[in-house]
Amino acid sequence: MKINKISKIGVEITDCGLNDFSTADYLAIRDLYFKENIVIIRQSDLNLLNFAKICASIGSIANEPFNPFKFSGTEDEIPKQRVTGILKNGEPTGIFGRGRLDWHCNMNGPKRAQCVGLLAVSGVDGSVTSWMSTIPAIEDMPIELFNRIKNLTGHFQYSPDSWAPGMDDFQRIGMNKVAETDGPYTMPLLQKTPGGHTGLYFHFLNSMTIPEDPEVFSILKDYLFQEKFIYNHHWLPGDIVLSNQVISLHKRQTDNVSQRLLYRYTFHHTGGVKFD
Ligand SMILES: O=C(O)CCC(=O)C(=O)O
Ligand SMILES: [Fe+2]
Repeated sequence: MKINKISKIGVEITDCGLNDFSTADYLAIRDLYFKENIVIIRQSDLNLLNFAKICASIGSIANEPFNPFKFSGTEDEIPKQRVTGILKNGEPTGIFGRGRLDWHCNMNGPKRAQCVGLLAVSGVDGSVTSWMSTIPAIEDMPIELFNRIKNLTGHFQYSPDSWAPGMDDFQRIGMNKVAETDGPYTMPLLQKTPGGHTGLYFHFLNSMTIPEDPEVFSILKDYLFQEKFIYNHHWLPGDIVLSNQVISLHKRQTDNVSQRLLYRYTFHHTGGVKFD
């Protein structure tokens, strides 16, 4: 396992043989995630169950709740969420298969899972997803701006149609139903990560407003979306990206995903599998 810092936003692991992972390896990835917040594993062995084990070592899986360390079914039976535009008998076989995916994160309310893991399976070559991390942005932030925002609270309303326009009906209807029942929510702008870093929650496409200082919204937006805080991931099969959803946003730069398949787990920062 070789670990390299990538720009300022996280780390990249190469030479990672997922097929012969040991307990120590799961613990090492968990610790690295809590330290770095965005962890990219390059061209792993594409082992879905071991990908699920990486996620479950960090925290409890939210979207497909199961314990991969106790799983004894076949490969096909492994619970997983699919991100894909691939159709079967003309029907969608996954989420976000159509339309755009603009800047967003999975924290669509304070109780949502704090992390998303994506594993590239096939049809990904040439596709790019970008991540913006607010941690280096806070580190570099002029002190006047930091002092101005440090006690502010953001007001939001889950608005999937603004950051994922053009979704398939089944997903759009389901997500909008959740949006209706959830209603508006608030989050302090400043957020501490489990590893003690300070970042920002800035899901601006969830109808974000900052009522206490409305003018700072566009100042902050221009400041955060500078190239130096953005990492562009060029996918290859077997790539894994684990990203803290509280302090980062991501955007798919590729619209056509009709032949592309990723597996996806959302999971919490707590409730990870214990190894003792
Ligand atoms: O398809 C992608 O590149 C990103 C998918 C995504 O953002 C998600 O599943 O939350
Ligand atoms: Fe996403």
